[in-house]
Order: sequence, then C-alpha cells, then structure tokens
Amino acid sequence: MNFLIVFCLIFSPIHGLNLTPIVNLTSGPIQGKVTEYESIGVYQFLGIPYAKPPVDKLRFQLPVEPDPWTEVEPATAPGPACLQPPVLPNIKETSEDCLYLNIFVTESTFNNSSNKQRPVLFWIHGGGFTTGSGVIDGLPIVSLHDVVLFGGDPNSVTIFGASAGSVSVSAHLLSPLSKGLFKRAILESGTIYQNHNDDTLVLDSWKLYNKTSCSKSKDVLECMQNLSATEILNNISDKVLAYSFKVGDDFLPYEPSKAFAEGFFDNSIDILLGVVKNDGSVFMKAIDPIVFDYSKVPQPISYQQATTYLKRIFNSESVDYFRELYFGPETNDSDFRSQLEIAYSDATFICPTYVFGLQYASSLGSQGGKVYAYYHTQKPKTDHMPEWIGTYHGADVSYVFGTNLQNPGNSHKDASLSREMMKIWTYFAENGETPMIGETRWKTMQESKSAMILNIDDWGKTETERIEFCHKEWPYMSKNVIIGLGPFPNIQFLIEHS
Ligand SMILES: *[C@@H]1O[C@H](CO)[C@@H](O)[C@H](O)[C@H]1NC(C)=O
Ligand SMILES: *[C@@H]1O[C@H](CO)[C@@H](O)[C@H](O)[C@H]1NC(C)=O
Ligand SMILES: *[C@@H]1O[C@H](CO)[C@@H](O)[C@H](O)[C@H]1NC(C)=O
Ligand SMILES: *[C@@H]1O[C@H](CO)[C@@H](O)[C@H](O)[C@H]1NC(C)=O
Ligand SMILES: *[C@@H]1O[C@H](CO)[C@@H](O)[C@H](O)[C@H]1NC(C)=O
Ligand SMILES: *[C@@H]1O[C@H](CO)[C@@H](O)[C@H](O)[C@H]1NC(C)=O
Ligand SMILES: CC(=O)N[C@H]1CO[C@H](CO)[C@@H](O)[C@@H]1O
Repeated sequence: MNFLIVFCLIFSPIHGLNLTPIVNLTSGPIQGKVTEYESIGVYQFLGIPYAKPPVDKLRFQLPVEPDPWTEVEPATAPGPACLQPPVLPNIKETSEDCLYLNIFVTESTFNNSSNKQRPVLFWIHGGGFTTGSGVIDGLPIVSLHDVVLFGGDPNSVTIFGASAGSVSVSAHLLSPLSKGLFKRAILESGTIYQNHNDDTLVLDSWKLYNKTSCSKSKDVLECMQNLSATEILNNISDKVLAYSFKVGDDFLPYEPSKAFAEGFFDNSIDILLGVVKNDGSVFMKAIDPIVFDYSKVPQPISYQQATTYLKRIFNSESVDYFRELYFGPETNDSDFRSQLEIAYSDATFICPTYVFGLQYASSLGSQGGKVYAYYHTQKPKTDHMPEWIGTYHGADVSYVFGTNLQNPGNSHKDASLSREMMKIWTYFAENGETPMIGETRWKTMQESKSAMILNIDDWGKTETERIEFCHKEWPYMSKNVIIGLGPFPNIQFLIEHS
C-alpha cells in the first residue's frame, strides 16, 4: 500500500493528475483525482466497483457484493460501459465487467468532517436498458451547487435518471427492496408505464437462444453462461434492442396499478418529473427508417400515410379513434407529420410519465410527498440535429449536468436554462420542493394538473393541456398502444421458464 501511495506521489505530476486523500470504503481503500471547475475544487472518484463483475456464473444472476480489497485502488478513470451494440459514438470501451460507480464531491465538503450533510444526487443512466453508460460529467452541477453525486448525507438521497434511467427510478419508487434508501426522486422522460410486451420478450429470447451455439444444449443457463458475451451480443445486434423489466420478483412484486391501488409503496417520497416536448421524435425511425431519417430533409406526409404509420403506434381496433383525435377529418389540412410525432411522443414517453406522476400524487393524500411536473420545451442549439427533431429525447440531460456550459458553440439561452435547471434540480434535492420560477410558484400535481414550462422565453409559464390530455386519454391509450421500448430478449425470463 505504501508503495502505491509513493508511486502516485512521484508519478502523478507527470500525468498532470493530482490525487485525493485515500478513502476507506467498506470494500477497501480508493484514491480519486482532484479537478477544478470555475475555481472550485472537485474530487472525483471514478470506476468504483459496486458489485462483483457479472461474468461467468454470475451472468444472468442478481448482483453480488464485490470481494474486499486491501491495496489502494486508483479511482481516477471510469470503468468500461456495459457491452452493447455500437450505437453511441461517445462510448469507446465496453465490457461485460461494467458495474462501476462514479462519485463527485467538492473539496470543501470532503474536507469538512462536520459537513457530511450535503444532499446526494444518485444518477441512473438511460439507453433503453441496452446502451449508454454511467459516465457523465458531474463537474458543473457538483461544483456550482455543492451536491454530492454519491457519498453525502444518507438521509437526503435523491435518485434521478433519464429515459430507461427514469423507468428504473419509477421501479425503485414502487419496490419494497428500495424502501427507505432514498428520500426524493427525479424522473426525466420515462416510467414503468411505458408499453412493453412480455410475450414478445419471451419469444425474442427464444429466437436469440436458437441462434446461438447453445440451441442444442440441455442446460440453458449453464450453456448461456459459458458463451462468450460477444457471441450473445452479435446474435442480437441485428435489430433495435431494448431490454425491459418484469413484474413478479422480489424487486417488483406488483403491477404498478396494483401497487398504487393497494398502497404498496413508500408514500413519503417527493417527486419531480417531466418530459421534453418532442420526446418521440428521434425514435420515429422505428416507424419508417426512410421517411423519418433525420439526415434527410423532412417531406410532408399525407393523411393516408399518416394513418398507416399510426397503425404502428396503436392497434387496429383503436386506430380510428386516435386518427380522429390526432389528425381530425381528412379535409383538415393539418401537418400530419407533426401530429404523428405528437401521437408517438404521447404514447411512448409523455403520457406514461405524466400519468405516473398524477397517480402517485393522487394516491399520496395530504400526508404524502409532493409531486412536481415540468415540461421542457426549449430546443437546444446543436449542429447535429435537424429542426424537426425539436426538443428531442435526452436533450434535458446536458442542461441538468451543465455540460451545455462547457460547449463553446453553446447559445446564451441554453447556458441560462442550464444554470436554472441545475438550480431547480439541486434545490429540489435539498428541500423536497421547487424554487420560485420567476414570479410563479410551482404548484404540485396534487394542487393542479399542470407542469412548469422549462424554456427561457416562457419563464414562469405553465402547461396544462398536455397533462389534461394524458389524464383523459391514458386509460384507453394504455390498452391500445402497441409500440414500446422495442422487443428485446429477456434471458432471465427464458431461463426461468425453460
Ligand atoms: C484507512 O485505513 C488505513 C488502514 O487501516 C488507515 O491507516 C487510515 O487511517 C484509514 N484512513 C481513513 C481516512 O480513515
Ligand atoms: C482540503 O484539505 C487539504 C488537505 O488538508 C488542503 O490542502 C486543501 O486546501 C483543503 N481544501 C479546501 C477547499 O478546504
Ligand atoms: C463545515 O460544515 C459545517 C456544517 O455544515 C459548517 O457549519 C461549517 O461552516 C463548515 N466549515 C467550513 C470550513 O466550511
Ligand atoms: C427455436 O427452435 C426450436 C427447435 O428448433 C423451435 O421449435 C422453436 O420454434 C424455435 N423458437 C423460436 C422462437 O424461434
Ligand atoms: C460449461 O463450461 C464448463 C467448463 O468449460 C464445462 O465443463 C461445461 O460442460 C459447460 N457446460 C455447458 C452446458 O456447455
Ligand atoms: C385541424 O388542424 C389544426 C392544426 O393542425 C388543429 O389544431 C385542429 O384541431 C384540426 N381540426 C380538427 C377538426 O381536428
Ligand atoms: C447473426 C450472428 O451474428 N450470428 C452469430 C451467432 O452466433 C454464432 C456462434 O454461435 C455465430 O457463428 C453467428 O455468426
């Protein structure tokens, strides 16, 4: 151990890396790196193993605590992202051994032993349960608001996530195993109400199994554990993928509707949740890869075409209803393409998110936590996204983490909104309430079916139409949506039922 410390002291200046003091975790000592943002020192502890690598006999199993270590582990670089099809350009290194955690804390909070009371923001990344990684830049939000992306006050933990990360957060809200671990939750575009089809999951799992060299094996689990991870990946990478969750285990014993009806959840959690205006736009390629290719100039679509596409979103029994609802009569000279995008966004992200919030709020009564909703409509200025994509899915994340601020091509408005959103998120994490937005008090969902608009040009204005719409349409819509997070093999389920 001494050797390692000396090694670091001698060599760190060469690499320009200043190291933090050693921290003793339950599993062993680690040492992170010292960084700085706007003259505020931030300690980063990156790539901390939080479970044993889920490989070999641990593949397809519940996570297991890591083996303790005694030598100081450097925690100066993030661990690899989980093995995934190469869809995200920013993800370089992937591995099946990917259960690592990154922690950010300001130097002054770290130093001050009497000040372990800073709120913790615990981030779960998105990516359809299939792609993405936990590597985010926590520097701006942590330095500017002195929150801890893990390792602060255990009684003030806010879990937050976007997309599939947000779906995970909603599952934790309803899980008996997570009860008491966190106090607040932020859900950005996604909940467990997103459509997923168990039958398709099972069928696709068998299809995958049949394609691998295990298809003749008697022992499904052992053979699948013996396979190389890349063989499994290669055999599923021929389509859009999305893992999903299943109800009925210890983590999630009940369907959300039952959990709500019976009150099987912790009702003291404060929630901030919302969507971005065009949450569905980037996924429309799933409806038609050519027409909705975002590298092409968008062409208007006819009423007939739009109706055909609507059948990909809603089942045939309901399509007349939704055509009337979203397009009006054929004689109406609507922008059917935009209307289709609204329908798609509603069905996939917007209504599942708002309805979850409304149900949570209405089942809490007056004693429960507070639920606040937002509607993010500011379209980020980016070079790589066409105009029609609008405020696209995931656009919120760079505002929340302040990564917008470091982007030299960034607009002034985006920087302003980013600063405001960091303020809102951290204020909420600290207080369980939202701050004033301009002159406007942010009403809870218990008080009003409305969401605060997040857009510098509409500061302090609220949105009610979308939420009212979702509230009214969801009972019928939820029964008839057929598009979801996409079919993806659920290997655990396959093994259990083999
Ligand atoms: C960590 O553990 C080592 C070895 O037991 C001990 O010498 C050191 O003081 C501990 N450091 C802290 C910060 O507790
Ligand atoms: C934190 O403590 C270290 C070591 O004692 C010291 O060098 C550093 O200046 C302190 N930083 C702050 C912000 O208090
Ligand atoms: C340390 O934390 C305590 C408790 O939050 C605070 O009162 C005190 O001012 C802090 N000290 C420094 C040097 O930041
Ligand atoms: C998998 O293969 C078995 C045996 O060849 C076949 O009966 C079954 O229909 C296949 N299942 C799928 C989902 O392809
Ligand atoms: C899995 O691998 C082990 C060790 O190589 C081997 O003994 C076992 O037979 C394999 N099991 C299956 C089902 O292929
Ligand atoms: C006709 O289209 C407009 C704009 O697209 C829309 O606001 C209106 O509701 C539609 N009318 C009907 C009857 O659906
Ligand atoms: C489509 C695909 O990549 N199939 C692969 C599945 O795995 C087998 C080995 O079991 C490979 O030979 C196939 O190329």
